[in-house]
Amino acid sequence: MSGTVRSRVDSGVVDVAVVGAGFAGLYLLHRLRGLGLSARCFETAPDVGGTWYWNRYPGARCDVRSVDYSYSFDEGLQQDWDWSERYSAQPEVLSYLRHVAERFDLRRSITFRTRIVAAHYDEESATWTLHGEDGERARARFCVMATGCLSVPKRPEIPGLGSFVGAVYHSARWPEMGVDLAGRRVGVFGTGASGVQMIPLLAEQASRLTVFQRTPAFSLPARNHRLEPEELAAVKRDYAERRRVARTTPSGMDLDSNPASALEVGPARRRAEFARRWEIGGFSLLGAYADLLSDERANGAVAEFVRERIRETVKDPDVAERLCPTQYPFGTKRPCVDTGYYDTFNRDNVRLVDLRETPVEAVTTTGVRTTAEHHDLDCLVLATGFDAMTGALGRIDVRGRGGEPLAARWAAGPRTYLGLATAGFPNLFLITGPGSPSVLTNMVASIEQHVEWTTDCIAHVLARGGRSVEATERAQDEWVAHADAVAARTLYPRADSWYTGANVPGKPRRFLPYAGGLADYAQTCAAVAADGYRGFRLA
Ligand code: FAD
Ligand code: N01
Repeated sequence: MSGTVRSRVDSGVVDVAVVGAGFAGLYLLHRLRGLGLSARCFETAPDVGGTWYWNRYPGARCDVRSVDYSYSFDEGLQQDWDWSERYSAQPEVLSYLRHVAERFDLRRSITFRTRIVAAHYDEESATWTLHGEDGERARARFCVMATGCLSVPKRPEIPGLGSFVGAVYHSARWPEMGVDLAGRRVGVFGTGASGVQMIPLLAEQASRLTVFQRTPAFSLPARNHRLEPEELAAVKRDYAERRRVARTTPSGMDLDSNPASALEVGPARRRAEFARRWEIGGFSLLGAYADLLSDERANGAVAEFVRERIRETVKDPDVAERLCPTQYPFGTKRPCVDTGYYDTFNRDNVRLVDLRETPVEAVTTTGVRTTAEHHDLDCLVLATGFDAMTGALGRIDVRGRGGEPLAARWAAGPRTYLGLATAGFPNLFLITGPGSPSVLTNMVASIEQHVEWTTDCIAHVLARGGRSVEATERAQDEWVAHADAVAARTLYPRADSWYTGANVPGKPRRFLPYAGGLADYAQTCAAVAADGYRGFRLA
């Protein structure tokens, strides 16, 4: 932090308005306060937590180890908090974020149950005015959108969905009181990370579970376990070093990445390395070789290794084959991390329906009709994902210089400088926005980097008595071209995924995150700041 700055504001105008009270919004509030700035946060939900407030479906848990998927900014916090599992479940992550809010006394700066529907910039006063859905109004010199990459649930476009008489639940709007599925015939759409986490638990509860699969996922075993006191103590003894190492990696977590090519070694050695990492579990497999996400042959080898594990686990060879992903390269959608997913298909009460073979015709009042048959159901579960990365921002009427709408500027897809700011919108910052490493990483690491950079930038502008900071068109064009070129060197754009907007009809196709890795990206951001905020116009 660059010290406390004194702000000079009109009464009623805060220094910074923050939208969203998840991991990003909470840290923003804390850091802004530390800089002596006034801040107000607005949150649709009645509580803090963001992702971890909304996603309460059975089996929801993190896919980055909890000791890494947590804030590093406060040594006392990371020493005091005890994670109970390698990958903690949703209630524990939510408790952690509630603890953070209490510990740093953040709630008093948050207005809950307030959805921001508009944010307009006034050039004359160099302020943003935010409008809440219920008429709430706030003015601020800076506006930071901490609205989340995966905060707008996406329902599928299936004819008749509204006519189903049973209950319909979306994974990201699961009822707080839980759902009793005992004795019920449940149908689930979606076999991404949410589906893969919940399916084993739905199968245990429901009398019958029908899984409607459109595209199979690559899922890796979590090997989740309780963290024993000695294991936790060992992490805590060396926490600072662990965090330092994580910051030197592309993913914001230490995957013990091997810098060698998968093609430098023979098939037997390669398989042994894949098998070793499969036993470790989680994302470890991604670190096996440096070119898994850039070379088709290297990728083919690891993809086949995972398919072999699926065939080995699932007893019915036809079901196993349907569960084997072949349509896109391994890792080009965020791999799932599961507990007992493939085994679940060996249960008598679970049936896999391959929608590529027998597409859905309609949801009826009593179930789902495919081209082959009608499935009678009592309850439908939608694990169908999100309008990711731009969805939350796109639902706010954001207007910048000259009243120009962000929606118009981004009609052909989002354009940002460093994923942090966008030309034409002074004093507006995005946390983990499109064009930043964001969802390709341990997101808490990315969030901390963005929050620290953004708050330092705001402090810098205020300390020099400035009014505004804005990305230049030129810097933005160069960054977009660079981000596109980096993505084109990888296999990522080959998958139809939410990374590219492919899951939302009509959304412009563009690979949204920055594929250059968090460590190099953070260095670029630091160099931009050190160079007097190169590529930004300061006034
Ligand atoms: P969010 O947590 O999404 O918070 C954004 C908040 O903004 C929300 O509370 C929302 O209500 C609010 N908001 C949005 N629009 C408005 C508006 N207009 N007005 C007011 N409020 C608004 N990432 C990982 O790296 N590792 C993991 O293990 C991991 N697990 C995940 C598990 C699930 C089930 C999901 C869905 C995502 C997971 N992610 C994971 C990604 C996760 O979203 C991020 O790690 C992180 O929680 C994002 O924090 P955030 O504060 O940026 O956004
Ligand atoms: O969503 P998804 P998600 N008919 O978009 C299917 C994070 N996360 O909520 O691939 C039938 O990945 C769709 O099929 P297809 C993580 O970053 C992490 O699961 O489009 N099916 C797909 O199978 C993750 O990547 C965790 O063909 C339809 C599924 O729905 C991100 O959030 C847990 C359909 C959507 O998968 C999103 O994950 C949860 C239709 N009409 C989330 N429409 C952790 O493990 C969609 N689908 C930490």
